[in-house]
Formats: sequence, structure tokens, C-alpha cells
Amino acid sequence: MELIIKNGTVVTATGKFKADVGISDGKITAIASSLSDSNAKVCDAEGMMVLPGAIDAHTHLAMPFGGTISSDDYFAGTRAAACGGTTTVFDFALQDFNEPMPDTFKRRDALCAPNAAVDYSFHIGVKDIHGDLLNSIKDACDLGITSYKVFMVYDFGVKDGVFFELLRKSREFGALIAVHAENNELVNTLTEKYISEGKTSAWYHYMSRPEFVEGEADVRAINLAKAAGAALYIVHLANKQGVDAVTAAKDEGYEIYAETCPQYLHFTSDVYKRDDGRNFVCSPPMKGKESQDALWDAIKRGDIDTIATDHCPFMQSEKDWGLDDFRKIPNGCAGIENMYPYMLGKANDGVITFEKAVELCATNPARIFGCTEKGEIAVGKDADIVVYDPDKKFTVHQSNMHSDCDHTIWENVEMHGYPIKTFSRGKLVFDNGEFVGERGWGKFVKCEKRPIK
Ligand code: DUC
Ligand code: ZN
Ligand code: ZN
Repeated sequence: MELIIKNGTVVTATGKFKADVGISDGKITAIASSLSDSNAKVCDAEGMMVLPGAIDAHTHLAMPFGGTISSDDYFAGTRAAACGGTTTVFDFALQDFNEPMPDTFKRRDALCAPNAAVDYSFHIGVKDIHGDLLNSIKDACDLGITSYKVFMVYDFGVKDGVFFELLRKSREFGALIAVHAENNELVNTLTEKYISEGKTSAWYHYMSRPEFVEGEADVRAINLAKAAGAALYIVHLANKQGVDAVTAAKDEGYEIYAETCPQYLHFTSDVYKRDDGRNFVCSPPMKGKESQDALWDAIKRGDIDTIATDHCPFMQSEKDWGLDDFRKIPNGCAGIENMYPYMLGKANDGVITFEKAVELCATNPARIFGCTEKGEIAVGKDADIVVYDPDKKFTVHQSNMHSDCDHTIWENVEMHGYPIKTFSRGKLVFDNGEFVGERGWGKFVKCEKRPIK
């Protein structure tokens, strides 16, 4: 063995136990009550928890959006991921019009591969399926790109007919369709109304995309998936009506998955009344307390499947474009380094169990997106491992984050417990506050197709 992580408490999605973990060639090769090998390096994890690295299934790195490009490139974003215990990211590769899906993947992979500090894969954001483009999904699935996101909003979003066609065909391609659900017409109507009334502050970003705007789209998306007989993954679910619709569909036996994000669990729409409210502008926006409570309840009863970040940071100067007009604020916030510490902190405080945090942040995203080598501390899996100190106190400041962004919505938020080491395929990439990994270390993760129907 090359490395033994000794004396820690291993956490999986189903239990916790004291064990040593042995690592060779980037893989977990042994888990036992006591391991020894005079040739192995030893990492003493006495008093610590030993967890699978998190999988952030929703990031937007170096993404052209809102008149600029999100401020973390593939190196900065994955460096920050490593420092928050995230060892795999799924980034959104947005298709260009007329572009076959394999080309979208290759275009973004060429940017990502030389720069990623942790492993990565992609979902493709679909804009155009005319002619042969729809069938090009099959070719991209063969390359290991098996998830495709539909935007119901934005000028590049697709109409319901295209969404339905994608759902229907996803079954024969072995792909999973994901959706950003908000009602575009309502967003446009409400935005015009508030602007015409001179209501331009960040609060009106929320008011033009309130609970029902998202809830209606969630219900519609689920109905389309049911009609198509297809599975559906709802990204960044943030409202109670949508939560209720997911619960009902799951109870009826439909394969509907729901993801939410730490920002919806921690902040409410009140943030848009703050002087720095523009920094919190993302879509969907944070909602009221009733929705936040519904999200936590759904997590506890198992109706939320994954936590991801929607990491899409913009520099302060860019957020400031919208000081007098919320429409000009680029949508998105930083979060890639905060997800796992935040969810584990909630476990540490007894809100959820550690097993639940591992399930939501690692095991479920691996299972849902077909990453067979990831998401678990188990023999044969990649040695993507976080050593977590449950007693460490950590307060988030922009200065102790590892993103290129110059501010964070998590400023001054206290985390109870914190990762002290992150290993990516057995290589130490984060050590006690410092990034020690390298640009280009991250490898593309080829995802398995879903069963063809
Ligand atoms: N929402 C955001 O806030 N940013 C990126 C894309 C999105 O849908
Ligand atoms: Zn989205
Ligand atoms: Zn997103």
C-alpha cells in the first residue's frame, strides 16, 4: 500500500465505523480495523472522520453568461472545490446553436483537461436539437456524457415541445434529462411590470421570480416527464410547491430526482433587501422561510436526492452593473468550497446525520449520474477522501477561500467542523487550509449510460 489513513471514523451513506483505509494506485484497496505496511505513508486520523470526497453535480466554470464570463476558470473553480472537500465536479457545457453534442463536450474538455485540479465531468446544456442534433446525444452518451439539461428560462431556453422530445428520446439513448424550471413568460411579464413602475432594486429580482414562477414550472416539468415515461432530474429546487410535486411524483413511483443547493437552505429572500442584495442574485432566487423549511423537511424524509452548488461567481464590479437595475446583475454566486463543510456542519449540529450528508453530497450524485468509481469509501473505488475535523471552528471569509472571485455570499458564516485534508485519487490536494494539488491533475470521468428503454 502507498498510503494508510489510520484510526479515523469512516462514514458511508449507511453507517459509521472505526477503520483504517489503505490506498494504492489511486484506489481504495483495503478497509480493516488495523492495517500496516512499512512501505506506506501514514495519515493519522485519530478523532477525525474519513469521508468520501463530495461530488458537486452543478457548476458553471468559465461560463459565458450575463454579458461576461463566470469568474472562476477550470483551475480556480476546481482548486476551490478541493479546498472544500469536493473531489469531482460536473460542469455545464452549453451547446452552441448547430453544434453536435460530442463537439460541445470536446470544446469544453479542451479548456478543462489542462486545468482541472480535481476530477470532472459534464452535463450538456441543450439549446438546439434540429436535424441530426437530437441523435447526436447518442454519440455523446457513448463518450460518457449521459446527462442533458434543459433551461425553461433565458433566451437560449427551449420550448416545452423540445423538452418533451428530449425526455422521450432520453430513454432510448440511456441519458438523463435535467431541468432548470422557471416559467419564462411569467419572469418576463413580472420583470417588465416592475421596471415600468421604477422598481429596480435587487428585491425585484426575487419579486419577478417568486415561488409560484418556479413551482408552476416544476409541476409542468414533472407532468412532461410522466407523459414521456422518462426519468427527470430537477436542478436547484428552491420552492415548496415544487418540493410537494416531487414528493407526490415519487410517492406515485415516478423516477424524479431533486437537487437543492446550500444557498437555499441557509438564506431566504430577505437577502435581497440588504445593501449587497445584488451579490445574492441567482436564478432561481432564494425563497421565503416556508420554502426553506419545506426543503429541509424533504431532505430529512429522503425526497431531496442531492446537494450541489450552482457555483457561478461574478466579480463585484460585474455584480455592480445592476446597482440601479436588477436586470443587469449577472446571475450566480460562489459556493463550490462551501457545500460540503456546510452540510457536514449541519450533521455536526444534529440537523441531519453524517450518513445523510455523505449520501446527498457524494453517494447519490455518483449513483444518479453513473460515476461507478466515485462517491463511496469502499474497496475498489477511487481514493477520493476527505479527513474532517468535527471540532474545528471555521468562519468563511473571502480571504480564506480559494476561488478567484473577490467576494462571497458566505462571508462571516460559521462552520462547525471543517475538512483538514482532501485526497484526489490518493493524492493530497488540500492540507490544513492550503491547496497543495496541481493544475491538470483532474481527469475526465466517463459516466455510465442509464438502462435503455
Ligand atoms: N442560474 C444562475 O444563477 N447562474 C447560472 C445559471 C443559472 O441558471
Ligand atoms: Zn439553472
Ligand atoms: Zn446552474
